[in-house]
Amino acid sequence: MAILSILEFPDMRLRTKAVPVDPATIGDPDFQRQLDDMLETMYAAPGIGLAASQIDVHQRFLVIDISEEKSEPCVFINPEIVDKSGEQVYQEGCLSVPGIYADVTRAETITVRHLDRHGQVQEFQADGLLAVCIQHEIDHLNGKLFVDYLSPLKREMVRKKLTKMRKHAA
Ligand code: GNR
Ligand code: NI
Repeated sequence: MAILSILEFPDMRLRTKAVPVDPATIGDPDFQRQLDDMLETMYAAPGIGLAASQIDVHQRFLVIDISEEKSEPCVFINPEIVDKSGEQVYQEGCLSVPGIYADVTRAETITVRHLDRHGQVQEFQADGLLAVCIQHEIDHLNGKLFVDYLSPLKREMVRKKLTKMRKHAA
């Protein structure tokens, strides 16, 4: 397995719209290895989710583990939100926008349809943090970041703060 490097805002590659995974390729060893590398990268970060877009792979898949013990790896391939209701506000962060946290309003409950890592269709309802995380990751696949929900002025402040942090780190 391998830890992959994560693209960071304002890298324009994060704005790429990902294309669907060909279901016939899910069983390929290269694809399965990529899923394991994504999980390893997410756990090492550490994070509770990671979309392929963040590792510069512009295909529609993502990994999530919101469990306390980091013992429930979930893989979502070609995910679709088929129903949503309600609203919740959650203070979000993102591995592609390190050190920045902001409140985002999203649906409280969603119904998600996707393929699992065996290529089987799954459909289930999620709410709370899992629903937040799935919506955040699907946004990545569409080239969208949580800072896009902030005002242009706040987003510009975030961009400047990250530039400054990188200069100090260099
Ligand atoms: O690790 C992560 N934590 C998080 C917290 C609140 C809302 C969303 C997230 S996802 C984030 C990992 C990440 O950037 N996934 O794209
Ligand atoms: Ni993110």
